[in-house]
This record gives sequence, C-alpha cells and structure tokens, in this order.
Amino acid sequence: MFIDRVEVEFTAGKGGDGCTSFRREKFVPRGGPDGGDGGKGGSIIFEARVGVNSLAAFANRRFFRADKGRHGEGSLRHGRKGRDMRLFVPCGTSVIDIADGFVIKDLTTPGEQFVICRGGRGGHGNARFKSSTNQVPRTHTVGAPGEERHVVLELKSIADVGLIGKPNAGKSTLLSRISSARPEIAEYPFTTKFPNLGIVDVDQERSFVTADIPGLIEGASDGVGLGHEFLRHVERAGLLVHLVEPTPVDGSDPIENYAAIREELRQYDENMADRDELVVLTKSELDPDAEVLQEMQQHFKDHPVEHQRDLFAISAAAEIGLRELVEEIMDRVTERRQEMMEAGEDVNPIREVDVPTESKKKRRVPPHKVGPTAALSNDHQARDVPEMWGKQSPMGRTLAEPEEQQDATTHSDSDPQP
Ligand SMILES: Nc1nc2c(ncn2[C@@H]2O[C@H](COP(=O)(O)OP(=O)(O)OP(=O)(O)O)[C@@H](O)[C@H]2O)c(=O)[nH]1
Ligand SMILES: [Mg+2]
Repeated sequence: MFIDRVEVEFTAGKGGDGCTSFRREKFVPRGGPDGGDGGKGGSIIFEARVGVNSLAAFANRRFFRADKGRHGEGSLRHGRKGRDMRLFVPCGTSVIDIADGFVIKDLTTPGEQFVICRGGRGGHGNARFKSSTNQVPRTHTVGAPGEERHVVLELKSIADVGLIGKPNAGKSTLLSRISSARPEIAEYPFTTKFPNLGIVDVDQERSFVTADIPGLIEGASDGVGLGHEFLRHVERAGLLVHLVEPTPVDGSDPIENYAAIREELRQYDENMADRDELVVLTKSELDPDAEVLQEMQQHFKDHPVEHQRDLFAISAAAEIGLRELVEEIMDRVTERRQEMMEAGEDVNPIREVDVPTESKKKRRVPPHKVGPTAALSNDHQARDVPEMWGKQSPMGRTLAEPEEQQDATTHSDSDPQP
C-alpha cells in the first residue's frame, strides 16, 4: 500500500519518579537517605532509510507512545531508562507541525536521524537532597512528562527527474524501458495511481532517479482526476520531462494538451513552471511524417519561454531516440548536481551502497587464542598426521600398520620383563 501523507500524534515516555527511602540495617543506626532517581523516558526518533518506500507503517495507527522511565527505589537504585522508539521513514519525508503548519524537519539523506519528541527527565530521589543542614530529607521530585507533538508526515519523493504528462502519454512505458522499474502499463487512462521511482543506469558510473506520477488533466487544480496530489513527488526534481502523445485516443490536440499541463503546473507552483523542461513526443512511430513534431517546433518558436526547453521525439515501443534522451537527461542532471555542490547543498546519494553502514561487530576471540600464551594453547600444538587410512586418529597419534603392530606385540612378548 502506498501512503504518502499521514497525521500522527507522538508522545515521548515520562521520566520515572524519584524515591524517598532511608537505609535500615541492623547495626547501622540512622543509615541516611538512600532513595534512587527515576529513569529517563524513552524518546521518539525518526530515521530516513533507503528501502522504505512509503509511510504505510503509520497508516493504521494514530498514536505512538515511547516507553516510560522506571521509578527509583531504595538502596540507591536508580530506575531503568525507557527504551527509545526508532521509526523508519522514506528519504524525502517532511515532518510538519499541524498547529502552525511549519516544517519541523525534512529528512532527505539516507541515515539522517532526528529526535521528534524527547523523553522526560527522571525525578530525583531523596538521597540527592541530603546536606549538612538537612540530613533527613523527606522530599523527592517526580519525573517530567515526555514531549508531545501532533504532526503530519508528508512524503515528497527524491528524484532527479520527474515525468509528467496527460494520462496515457506513455510515462510508465518510458520508465520501464530506461530503468528496471516495472510500473503497471495499460491502454486506458489513470493506469498509474501512485508514483513509481526508477533508477536509470546510464553507464557504470552515472545514474539518476526518475519519478513517474499519475497523469494530470485539465482542472487538476480543482481536484479533477487524481488532482495535484502527486505533483509534490516531482517537486524536488530539478528537471521535468513532459511527455506528449502525438495522436491521443480522445482526438485532442497535442499542443493544447501540452499547454493545459503547463497551466496546471503554474497553478500548482510558479517555481515548478519555471523549472527546466524536456518536451518529449512519445509514440513517434505513430507520427511517421513528423507532422506533430514540426507543429510543436513551430509552437515553441512562436512561444519562447524563460527556462531551458528542448524537444525530443521517441518511441518506447520501437526503441527510437531513447539513448539520446537518456544522455541529455544525464547531462542536465550532472550539471545541476555540480551547481548544487558548488552552492554547498547536499547531493542525495541514490543507492543503498552509498549509505554509510555500521562496521561489523568484531568477533570476540577467546584470550587463550591471542596474546603471549597463545602458543601454549592446545589448538596450536603440532599433531602427527597419520598416513594409515588417510585419516587422523581421534587421539592425534600415528596409527601403526596392522602387521607392524602384530610384530611389535610378538616382540614385546618375547622380551624379558625387567
Ligand atoms: N504505439 C506505441 N504505444 C505506446 C508507446 N509507449 C506507450 N505506448 C502505449 O500507450 C499506452 C499507455 O502507456 P502508459 O505507459 O501506461 O501511459 P501512462 O502515461 O503511464 O498513463 P497513465 O499511467 O494512465 O497516466 C499503453 O497501452 C502503451 O502500450 C509507444 O512508443 N508506441
Ligand atoms: Mg502510468
């Protein structure tokens, strides 16, 4: 199940209370205060993970509460800390405060962590309050409550390139041809109902991430079709690839379709409309005389735009122009990544191998196998390798041949006993 927006309430664990207690022991009169402190409450921590693709883990649960700290006890025993609750979210998750609507945190880099609610502090036991002037303190403090937050988690996929266009334009087919993603493809509109991500490997060193979103139609800003809902998944993409079908089944004009989608983009966000764009005429084998292509070229000449815009003609079915398109996208993506690096922004690693993994725990070697006495260990002692039967005797001794053994027995029998 793909879930990209959830509303959740988080409460960190309460701290344990301190304890009031006095040492009572035979022959120890006036033992003094010995109440321990309460333990800290558990915190709630978010971690962005490659491999977690949606917020489905939060779909059927509204409240998340971390572990409480235990109370302190007598004999100076402090309460146990509450266990932290670690929740994994996809890279690209925004944590938004529901009351004020501001973004508390944007988790974009794999492995990035963030404490959303801190656990309450544990209370102090009465042993803490002893002093020269107060030798019998009868006070302790209670644990602090854990932080509470009411938030919306929103997933904005992290992709370098966003595929947009009318339903049935061939977005999913293109994604399936250039990457190993296998989205659903069919000849009816709105086949794709949620975004698909695919990694396109141009060669061994260069790759980019592409997002395919459900088709947009006129009036999407008013909620027609699947609406603008999914445009946020291409919001972070630096390049938009706008797919246009030359001969739509409904008989509409490709240029009008193109303009309608541009208008929808503008309605959603002006910044999105100003983003670099590659316009791709799909199913080009259905337009053999390149009539639509020429019409579009003419249209672009008559309507120049501020951002960078290029026109390509491809056919996913006949495999025309795919290589050139991928190379062009890669060049633009590389350019943007360089700009981002120069500006000091993070460039997101796109593979799991890029995630710094914790080093493997070393196996503990028993002390007799390392260090100065290792040579004395039985494991390091030389052993005789028996040649007989090609096997080693279980006792580690050489086994004599049966005849020799007999001889030896005879010999020993004949020997005079000392
Ligand atoms: N002839 C031809 N048909 C194509 C080509 N590319 C895609 N198609 C067909 O176009 C239809 C729609 O393709 P999809 O990839 O599902 O289109 P989409 O843009 O993802 O559509 P939605 O998910 O509904 O928005 C399918 O029947 C494809 O087989 C092509 O290059 N040539
Ligand atoms: Mg599709």
